[in-house]
Amino acid sequence: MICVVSLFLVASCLWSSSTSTPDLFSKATRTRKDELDLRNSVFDFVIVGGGTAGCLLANRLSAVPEWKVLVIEAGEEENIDYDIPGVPSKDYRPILWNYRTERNGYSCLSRPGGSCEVRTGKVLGGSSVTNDMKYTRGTKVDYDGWHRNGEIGSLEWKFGNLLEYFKASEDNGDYDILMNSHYHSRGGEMRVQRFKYADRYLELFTSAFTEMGLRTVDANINAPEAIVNHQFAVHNNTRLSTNSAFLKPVRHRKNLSVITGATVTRIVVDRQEKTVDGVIYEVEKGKERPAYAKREVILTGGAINNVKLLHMSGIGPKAELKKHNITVLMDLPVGTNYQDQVSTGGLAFALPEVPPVSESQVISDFKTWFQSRSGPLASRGISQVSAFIQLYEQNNAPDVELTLEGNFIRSDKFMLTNVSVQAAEETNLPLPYYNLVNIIPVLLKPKSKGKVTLNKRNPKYGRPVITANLLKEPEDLETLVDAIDIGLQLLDKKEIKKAEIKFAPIDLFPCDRLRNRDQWNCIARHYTKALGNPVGTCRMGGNVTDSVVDFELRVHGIEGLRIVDASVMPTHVRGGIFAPTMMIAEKAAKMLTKDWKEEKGFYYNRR
Ligand SMILES: Cc1cc2nc3c(=O)[nH]c(=O)nc-3n(C[C@H](O)[C@H](O)[C@H](O)COP(=O)(O)OP(=O)(O)OC[C@H]3O[C@@H](n4cnc5c(N)ncnc54)[C@H](O)[C@@H]3O)c2cc1C
Ligand SMILES: *[C@@H]1O[C@H](CO)[C@@H](O)[C@H](O)[C@H]1NC(C)=O
Ligand SMILES: *[C@@H]1O[C@H](CO)[C@@H](O)[C@H](O)[C@H]1NC(C)=O
Ligand SMILES: *[C@@H]1O[C@H](CO)[C@@H](O)[C@H](O)[C@H]1NC(C)=O
Ligand SMILES: *[C@@H]1O[C@H](CO)[C@@H](O)[C@H](O)[C@H]1NC(C)=O
Ligand SMILES: CC(=O)N[C@H]1CO[C@H](CO)[C@@H](O)[C@@H]1O
Repeated sequence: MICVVSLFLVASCLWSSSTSTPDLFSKATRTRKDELDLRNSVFDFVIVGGGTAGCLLANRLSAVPEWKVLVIEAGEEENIDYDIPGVPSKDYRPILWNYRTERNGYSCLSRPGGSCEVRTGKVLGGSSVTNDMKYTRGTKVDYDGWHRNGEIGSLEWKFGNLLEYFKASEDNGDYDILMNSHYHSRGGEMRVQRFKYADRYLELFTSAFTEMGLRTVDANINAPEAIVNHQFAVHNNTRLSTNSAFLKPVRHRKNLSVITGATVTRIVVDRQEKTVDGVIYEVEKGKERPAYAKREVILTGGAINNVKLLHMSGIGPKAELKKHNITVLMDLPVGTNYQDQVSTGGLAFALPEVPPVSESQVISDFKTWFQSRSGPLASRGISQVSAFIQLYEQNNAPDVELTLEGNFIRSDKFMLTNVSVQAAEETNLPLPYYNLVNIIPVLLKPKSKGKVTLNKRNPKYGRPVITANLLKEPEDLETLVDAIDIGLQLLDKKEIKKAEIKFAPIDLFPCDRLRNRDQWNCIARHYTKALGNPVGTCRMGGNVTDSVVDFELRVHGIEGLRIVDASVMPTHVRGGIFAPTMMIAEKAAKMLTKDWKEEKGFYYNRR
């Protein structure tokens, strides 16, 4: 019963710091039910955020029978509608946090409010439910580049040491790729494979890229350039989020609890000992509940939400916290070093005379998917192919990725009217039906850095402020426009010409009067796109001045608190961050089990 005694201490210290709450947990007034609630709210590990990393980690930690694990997720359970591969990403808005970047006067200028949408998932499975499912790991130079002289711990994060963690969860379903067993593996929970369904434009664009001198290779073998016929996180042509891959299959475990629709609002830290006791979460606004962690609280809320939670808990830059009268517990650069990949709209090709798609055809294709997991909806249309391109000599790695996305513009006079950039982008039919191909050049390793801070008026419930600074560094704009140049070269390629694919008539106001490079500079500044792959706000590193966690992902200066998701990455990797985030969670699971396991093979308690 030591547990209950220490619990009571935790509870009283916890509630005394919150002035508005009565002594709900005072021993004198506690009922039998309170007592039970209290006992049920003690865990070994509390995982904050059931997202990409959180679901994987919950699986690994709850596999240890002696450990009781709680996952707290702000969003709700996942729904089958989000499992259909062909459904375009705008349909995911109901399960997003709906964040936007701050207006800055030099990027996202013609986007609503002069700011860019930052889409991250608010659902069990997190962004692995709302993302494009592409399985890319980035390149060796990205991970090796995290090493700095004197920081021995970073050597553990060199690419060669990470491959085992990428492979641990992988179940690769394409034999030609699996043959390369240095990089790939099978038997893990995360199935990845190519879609079988391919349309003729897929081949056509592939041949156009080939004409540019690129070769089709596996995205994940550190090639500086490649045409990639992507592998996706799908099983039986159904999205495989980290929730469905890692969490669902173990939900029956008695020692694993999952609470959805609950937002963690504060980390509770013992101020003298600088030790984490647990968290406070709210199912309804203002209705606080505690969850205690005997061993550790692990933040997996992603690069934006982690910042809010840490700042609210007194962990962050002193000057920032002062603005909100938050007592500083630990002065750390939480929220700085924000990096997102960036792109632009405006570059699109029109396909000639694509017959209109009837509603009954679409409905019938949905039926086919539901019945047999096949047909066009068991694909991502033209998005299945992309090209990684090295623009400059110095890097020996790709600088940009030219991704493609189809859209169907419903207009008889499509070729005669100017379509707004917004209309060209807002996919209104599933991805496999299109008469327009958006060429989306992605800057893979942006130089511009921003920050995340608390909402000024409503720090607790308001949206965090994302000062993304997209395209702030002139070099980023240069690279993006160089990528557009390459995209435009596609129009001269044999197969594209033969198919009569032309530059689409897009209304590029206010850039339409400009010419050449000036025009594209203008377009990129006006029609900027934030990829929604934020990293870096809780970066790992050797000391408190420039990092938040150490190389074992423990928050500097606070005991019992780790961060395990994309926010710990010091810089971006040249690809998506879905696979890298799973790798981080896998590596963290290994570190956690090692740290809490005594040599004799049993586990000890922190207190
Ligand atoms: C449109 C789009 C497409 C993408 N496509 C790809 C792709 O094809 N390939 C790729 O590699 N990458 C892609 N990405 C990026 C990638 O999927 C994500 O960045 C990555 O999965 C992030 O993982 P995470 O664990 O850091 O955060 P998330 O997966 O976002 O998880 C965080 C979770 O924590 C929850 N949470 C946050 N705060 C709290 C709190 N206080 N209390 C309780 N719960 C909380 C959230 O609701 C969420 O579920 C895409 C991103 C976007 C926006
Ligand atoms: C912080 O406290 C000062 C002094 O008590 C007060 O004037 C100020 O309004 C407070 N600021 C906020 C953001 O609460
Ligand atoms: C794929 O899903 C369909 C539809 O639910 C089902 O009938 C089929 O058995 C599944 N196939 C596999 C290999 O799981
Ligand atoms: C389309 O835009 C171009 C350039 O702004 C303009 O010259 C042309 O008149 C527009 N066409 C239509 C049909 O609006
Ligand atoms: C912290 O680490 C960075 C990067 O290694 C280094 O440049 C800086 O000097 C270090 N600061 C202190 C105070 O050690
Ligand atoms: C820590 C904890 O609650 N462990 C329990 C995990 O589940 C097994 C079997 O259901 C129990 O025996 C343990 O007590």
